[in-house]
Amino acid sequence: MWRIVLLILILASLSACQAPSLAQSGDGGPPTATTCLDCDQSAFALTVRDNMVFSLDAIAVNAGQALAIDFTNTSRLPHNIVIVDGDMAVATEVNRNAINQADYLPQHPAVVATMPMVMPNQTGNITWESTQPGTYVFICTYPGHFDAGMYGTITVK
Ligand code: CU1
Repeated sequence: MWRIVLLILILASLSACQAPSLAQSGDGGPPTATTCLDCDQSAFALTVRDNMVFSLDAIAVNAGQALAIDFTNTSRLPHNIVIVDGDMAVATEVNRNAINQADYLPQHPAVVATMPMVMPNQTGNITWESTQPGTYVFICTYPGHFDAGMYGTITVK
């Protein structure tokens, strides 16, 4: 009988060692971004992992519909969201402009909405409405984050 008990204890300790580490990572959100192009909603909740990926990297709203993004910083670094009227080349310009600005908030004519830096475990939000259908880009302007892949698109339908 004691052999069976010992075997159960050994198996239990082995399975505990093999538990997934995801729950311990503390960086929240899925490992890769997902899209929400046909979600038929105007309010989105975004998070970020320490791998510099927004939890959603493609969202869509209808023209004339107010977009609202609630951002929760689930990583260990500061982040923000800046919405750019332009393509990735313009977003690159905007990101470059941000490096010398207070709170890394760019002063650029293509910027249509900004969210101040959000510290780890804090929240922020941004709202914006466009009547012009097209594709816009949202980026994080904290130094190095855009280059690391922290951006996504907003399609106004
Ligand atoms: Cu960031």
